[in-house]
Amino acid sequence: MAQSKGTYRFSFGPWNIDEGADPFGPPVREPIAFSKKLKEYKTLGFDGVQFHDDDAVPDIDSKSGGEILAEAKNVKEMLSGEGLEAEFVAPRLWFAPETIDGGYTSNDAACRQYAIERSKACIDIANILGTDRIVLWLAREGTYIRESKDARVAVERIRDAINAMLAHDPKVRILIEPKPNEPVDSGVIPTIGHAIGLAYMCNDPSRVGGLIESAHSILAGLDPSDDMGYALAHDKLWSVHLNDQGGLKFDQDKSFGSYNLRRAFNQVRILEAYAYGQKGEYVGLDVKAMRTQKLEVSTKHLANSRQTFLYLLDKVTSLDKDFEERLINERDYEELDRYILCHLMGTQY
Ligand code: GLO
Ligand code: MG
Repeated sequence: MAQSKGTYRFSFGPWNIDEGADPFGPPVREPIAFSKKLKEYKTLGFDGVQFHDDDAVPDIDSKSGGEILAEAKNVKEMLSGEGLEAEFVAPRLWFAPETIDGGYTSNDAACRQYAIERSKACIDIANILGTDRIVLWLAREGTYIRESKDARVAVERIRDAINAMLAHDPKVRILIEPKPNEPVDSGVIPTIGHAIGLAYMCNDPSRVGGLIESAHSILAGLDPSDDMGYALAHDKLWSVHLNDQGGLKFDQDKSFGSYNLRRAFNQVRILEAYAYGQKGEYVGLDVKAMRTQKLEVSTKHLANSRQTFLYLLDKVTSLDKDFEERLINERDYEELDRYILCHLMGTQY
């Protein structure tokens, strides 16, 4: 089904506007208050806000259940005031002392319980913000050395935690965001294949799906558009984090298309081919400003990534489909390769 430009809705998280700190150096830009960030969304062309639980309720661990819900209500009002929607809430299970060795897979039973309780609070926040989507980026659910955890038990523990979340709220949907490494050496759920396998182990597989981040697929040595196809075949592509990544390095979160335009084109192509967005899915952009950017130009990566998506959408919809099909039928993939490259470069074919 062909979509028309403009039907896509875009989202990002407040962490995508940051102060430029990296593991080797301190912040280089003044912080921007959350309320001020919210004001940027519409200007930059975005409608959806992605949240960590503690983006919505800072210092969440020091607050009572009642305080958490009251603050979440306040955030919901701020969103409505700006005409914005919450896309998802993600429990940030990688900051607290209890999650040093992971959340759901920690070797300490009390810490595992902390992770589950925090995830339930996250669901309660999501309900108030008006979204049924919970994203699990399983940051520390893995190992630095293989012998420190039992790989089978780790998967079962994540399954049990997801089952506890599904039981906590009969409408909640869980979106697993797989990543093969960083901050841990080896993640328990490194790819979308693992995530979807895990979904089928849960008590209600129809409420467990995936979020694919381009950079995470690339870090796993995979092609993001192929990963998207795999999730689409299971009807489980419920969100994306588009960005770019220069091969097997640290997770770069570069602007969409910045490294490899053809790879970005193929992501837009498959999303467009299968009417992504028509069931309310957002095009999320998990991108990071370069540390060299000055404060006043530190949101360009967001607007640019969205613009690149829309330009590539033009390239997707203006492709001569009959010609493409003819070349495929003739098995002349050399010619198809040349046609695609000329089309992307805008040169005479
Ligand atoms: C890091 C992840 C991270 C998540 C975010 C939402 O590699 O991409 O940014 O997407 O915390 O859970
Ligand atoms: Mg991400």
